[in-house]
Amino acid sequence: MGTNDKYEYKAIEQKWQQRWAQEKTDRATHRTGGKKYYVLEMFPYPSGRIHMGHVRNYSIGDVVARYKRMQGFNVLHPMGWDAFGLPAENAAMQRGIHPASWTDENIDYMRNQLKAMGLSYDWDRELATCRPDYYRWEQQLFLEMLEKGLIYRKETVVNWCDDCRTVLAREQVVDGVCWRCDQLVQPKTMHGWFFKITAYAEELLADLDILTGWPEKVVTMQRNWIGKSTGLACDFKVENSTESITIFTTRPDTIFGVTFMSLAVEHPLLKSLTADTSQEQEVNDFIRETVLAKQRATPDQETEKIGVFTGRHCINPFTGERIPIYAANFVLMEYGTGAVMAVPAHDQRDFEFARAYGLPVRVVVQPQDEQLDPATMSMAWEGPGILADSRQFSGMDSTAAQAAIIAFAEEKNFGGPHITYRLRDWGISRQRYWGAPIPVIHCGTCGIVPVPKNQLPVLLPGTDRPDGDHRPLHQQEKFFMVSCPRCGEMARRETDTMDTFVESSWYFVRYTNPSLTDHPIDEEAARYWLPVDQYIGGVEHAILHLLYARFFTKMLRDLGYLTIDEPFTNLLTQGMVIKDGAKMSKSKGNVVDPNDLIERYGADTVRLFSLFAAPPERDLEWNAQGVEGASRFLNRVYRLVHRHLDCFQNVEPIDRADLNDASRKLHRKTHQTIQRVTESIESNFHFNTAISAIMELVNLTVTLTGEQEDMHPAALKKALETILTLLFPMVPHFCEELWEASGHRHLLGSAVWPDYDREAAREEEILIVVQVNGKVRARLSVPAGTDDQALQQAALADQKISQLLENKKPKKIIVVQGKLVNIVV
Ligand code: ANZ
Ligand code: ZN
Repeated sequence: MGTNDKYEYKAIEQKWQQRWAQEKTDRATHRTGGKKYYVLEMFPYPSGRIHMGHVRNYSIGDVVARYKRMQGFNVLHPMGWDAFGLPAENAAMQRGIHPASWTDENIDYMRNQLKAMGLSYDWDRELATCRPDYYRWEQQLFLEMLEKGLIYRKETVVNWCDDCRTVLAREQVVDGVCWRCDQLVQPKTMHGWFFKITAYAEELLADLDILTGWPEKVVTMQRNWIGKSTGLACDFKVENSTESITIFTTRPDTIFGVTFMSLAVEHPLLKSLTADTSQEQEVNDFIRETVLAKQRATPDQETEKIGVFTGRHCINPFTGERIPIYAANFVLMEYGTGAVMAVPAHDQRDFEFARAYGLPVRVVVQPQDEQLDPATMSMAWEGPGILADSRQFSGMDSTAAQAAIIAFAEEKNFGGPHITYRLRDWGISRQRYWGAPIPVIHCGTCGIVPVPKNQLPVLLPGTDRPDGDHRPLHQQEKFFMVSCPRCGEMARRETDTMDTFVESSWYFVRYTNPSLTDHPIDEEAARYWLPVDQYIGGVEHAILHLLYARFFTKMLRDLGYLTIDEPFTNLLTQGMVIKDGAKMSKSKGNVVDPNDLIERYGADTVRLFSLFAAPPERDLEWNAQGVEGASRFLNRVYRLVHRHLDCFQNVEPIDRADLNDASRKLHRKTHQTIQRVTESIESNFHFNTAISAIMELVNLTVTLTGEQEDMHPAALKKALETILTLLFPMVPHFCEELWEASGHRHLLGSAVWPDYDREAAREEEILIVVQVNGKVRARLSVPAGTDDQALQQAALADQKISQLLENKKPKKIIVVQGKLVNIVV
C-alpha cells in the first residue's frame, strides 16, 4: 500500500470487499444453530440509483448486523428488490423496452452500488419480486387464501388514477390525489379482488399491545387506521312495510333524542322506499346529484350537508314514535350500516341538518352546569351529562346509561352491542402489466376457476412485440385466451395483477429460504429465523406496509406455514435526509448523489458521516463539512495507528498497578469507551453518541502519546485495538485494513465485541476541601479531573455547605484545582 500513512480508501475498500465476498463472511445458515438475529432493512424499489435515504437506512442496518455478529449471534441480513410497479412500466413505454430489462439493468447497477458501500448482506439470498421464482409462490399463496375464503371478488367504486391508468388503494390516495403522480383521483365502478384483512381486524388491533419494540407513534397510527368503534346496532321498523333499517350508533344514550333518520344515498332500501310514490323523482334526482358531487369533490373538501325527505317514516323501537326518513349526503355506505339515527341536540352534524330543514331538536343529555333549551341552542352538546326525557333511564349518568340501553335493546330483541372498524378489506386488483398475474380463469360455464397449482406460475408475457411495447394484459390475446381447466371450453384468463404491496407483505418470510423450489416457504427455516428481530425503514410505511405484513403473518400462520403472530419484534423508523430544510428529492433538485461522495471520500467516510450526523430516528441534515469532518477523523486514526504499529508486538498482559499515570488514564478511558459505545448502541442504536465516545478516546490517545514518551505499550495496544474494534461495524474496510496492518491474522469482522472492566473504567476519586470564608467546613470525594465549574457546583450542593449558606448568595468562589473550593460570603 505504498507509504504507510496515507489512507488510500479506494484500494482498501476494493480489497476488503473482495475478501469478504470470497470468504462469504456474511452468509447465514440456520443449520449452524445458536442464538439467531434477523436484521432487515426495507427492500428498495429498483428505481435506478441509490439515494442518500438508502445510504442512511442501509448503513444503520449494517452496523446492527455487524455488531450482532461480533456479539456472537447467528445473523441473517438479506437484501432484495421490490421490483414490480409502475415506474418500470412507464420507463419501458418511453424507451420501447420490456419492463423486465429495465428492471434488471437497474438491479445490476444498484447491487454494485450497495456492494461498493461494503454492506454485509448475504447475497446468496437476494431475491427480486418480479421473477417467476418469487411470484409463482405468491400465486400459490393466493390460491390457498382463495380456498380458505380469505379472498373474494366484488364490484365496487374504486379510486381511479387516470394518469397511472390504475386503481388505487384508499391509502394510496393522499389528500385526494394519487400518491405517485399527484393526479386528482376519480371514482370508478369495477370488479376487483379483495383480501379479507377485516377478518383479522380484532387481532391486528389487540396484538398492537405486544409490539413494545415499536415506536409509540407507529402503534397509534395503526390503531387509528383500524379504527374500532363499539356501540349499539338497532332496528327501526319501516312504517307500512316489512322492512326495517338497522342503525349503528356509538351514543346509545341519546336514543330518546332521535328526531329523524338519515340514509346513505347508496343504502339498499332507499330506492324501494320511494318506488311509486310522489317522492320518487325527487329522491332519485338527489341520489344522482350526490353521486356526481362526490365524484367531483376532492375528498377533504368541506361539503354542505344536504338531504331530501323520502316521504316515509320508521319507528323508534324505544319510544314507538314515528320518525321521518331522509336521504343525506354525509352518511357513508362504507361505515357502520349506512344508516344513522339522527340526534340533533347531541350531534353537531345532525344539529346543522335539523336547523336547515326545520326538524325538531330534543335534549336528552343535560350537562352538569347548564340547562340546555332546544329553542335557543346554537350548537349540539356532544359531551356527557344526566339523561332527561328518556323514560326509565332518565336521571342516569349518560356514560353508564349506554350499557343499560344496549342491554335493554338486546332483551327486547331489536338490537344489541355492535363493533365497527374503519379498516376496509384490501383491494388488490391492479389493471397494470408489471405485477404478479392473479391466477384465476373466468369461464362462461364454470365461473371463476382457480389455475391448478401444477400449472403455476402464470407467467407475464415475454417480449411479444418487436417494438417492445408491453401493452396491458387485457390487450394480449396470447395471454388471456385459454381453455377452462375444468370444462375445457374457451375461457378468459384474469388480466388484473396484484398490488405490489402483496409482494412486500411476505418477502421477509421468503428470505429465510429464497431458493426453495417446491414450496413457498421453508417452514423449518422460518421457524428458526422469524420473527425479524430488528426491522428498519422509513416512517412513510408506518401504516400500510406494516399492516399488510402483519396481516400476512397471521394469515400464513393460519395456513400452517408460520408459528409466529407478529413479524417484526423491533421497529426503527429512520428520519429523512434533508438539505436546505427540504427532503432530499429529485423533484426538489436538492439531491446529493452517494456515488459522487463514495468516489471522493470512500464508502467508510460516507457511512460514518450518515451515522454521526444524527440519531437514526431523527432527520439528518445534509452538511458538506460533516463529510469533511468524518474524512479528517478517519485520516487521523489511520496515522495514529500507523505511528504506533510497534506497540502491537507487545504480548504482556496489563497489570494496572504497573501503569504510570498517563497509561492508567488511557486504560481507564478505553474501558469507559467500551461501556459508552455498547450502551449507546443498545439504547436505540444511538450511533452518533457511540462515535463521539470513540472520538474522545482517539483524541486522548493522540494527546497522551504526543506528550508522553513512556506510554505503556500494553495500554496503548489495548486502546488502539479497542478503537478499531468499536469502529468496525461503522467503517468496516478501514478497520479491517488497520487490523491487518497491525499484525492480526484473523479478520476483525470475526472478532468478539469487547467487554469492559467496571473496575478499570472507574474514575479515580480525590478528596477536595470546601471552605467558607477560609474555614474548612466539608470534605468532598470527586472524580479526578473534575473541572472548576463542576467542583463549584458539587461544593454548593453539599448539604452542610448549603445549610451554612442559608440561601445567601456567595460573593466569590475560589477553586484550587484538585485541592479546595473556598466560598466567600
Ligand atoms: C347517533 C348519535 C348521537 C351519534 C350522538 C353520535 C352522537 P365513530 O365514533 O366514528 O364510530 N355514523 C354511524 N354510521 C355512519 C355512517 N355510515 N356515516 C356517517 N355517520 C355515521 O362514529 C359513530 C357515529 O357516527 C354514530 O353514532 C353515528 O352517529 C355516526 F349524539 O349515532 B351516532
Ligand atoms: Zn369451464
